[in-house]
Amino acid sequence: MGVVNVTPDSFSDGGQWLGKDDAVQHALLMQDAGADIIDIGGESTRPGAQSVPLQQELDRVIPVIKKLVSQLSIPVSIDTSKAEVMRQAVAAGAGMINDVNALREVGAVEAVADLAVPVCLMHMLGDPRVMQHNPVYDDVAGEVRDFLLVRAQTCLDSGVSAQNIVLDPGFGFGKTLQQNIELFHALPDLVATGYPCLVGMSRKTMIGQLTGRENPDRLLGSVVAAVLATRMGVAIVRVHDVQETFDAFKVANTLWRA
Ligand code: PT1
Repeated sequence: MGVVNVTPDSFSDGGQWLGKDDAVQHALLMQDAGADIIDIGGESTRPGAQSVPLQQELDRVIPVIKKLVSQLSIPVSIDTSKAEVMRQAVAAGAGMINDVNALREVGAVEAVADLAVPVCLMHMLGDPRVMQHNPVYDDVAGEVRDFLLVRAQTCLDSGVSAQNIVLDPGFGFGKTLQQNIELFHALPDLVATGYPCLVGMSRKTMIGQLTGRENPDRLLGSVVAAVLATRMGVAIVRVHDVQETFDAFKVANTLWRA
């Protein structure tokens, strides 16, 4: 899954892909480089980010989705927590919903049930403004898995098809480095739920903490994390650097035999 941000404040490529044509060009390059899904978001969710009003989010993403859908052969995913953005994005041609809030906003579960598209349910403790202010868990991996299974059950109860549910532990969303590491080690337990798993670690603080590097020098660390996650059974990795990540997959998946 390749990331296209249309936010002026995105943490890793802020302002770089703001224009509609630039966003489409970038997405085409990611498709050529091996991406299977393009994820577009109009509201930054990095630590400290402010929320965006509905109309502004719609103005940012809907024209880009229309253009992307007309030019790409791979599906477009909409990264949003707002039910109305989900509905308008799918009407504009988006084929997947990626919600860092796991459909906890009013109307979101109903929207996904109506739209009948795949949905990624992600775990987050708190909200982006405050999530890194001293997150506390007794058992981070168990709590994240239990939360995701409860959200998945809520979806099933509302008529979402089991085949359309993807789970994401939410690296960096209300987690310390130690908690992110524990979550990573427990990925096999999340995979064992039977739902496909998605992870996003690309260019995040946890990679910075492990390498001592700022962006854009977190590329190598991010690629290694993506390779390890897929070796642990994760189905989808959300990344900024598709070409580099795909090269690593080609080598790792050919040479590794457990
Ligand atoms: C993610 C994700 C996402 N991450 C899914 N969607 C972001 N499904 C946006 C940091 O610690 O992991 N999964 N959509 C980006 N959010 C963050 C969070 C960016 C933390 C940076 C950090 O630096």
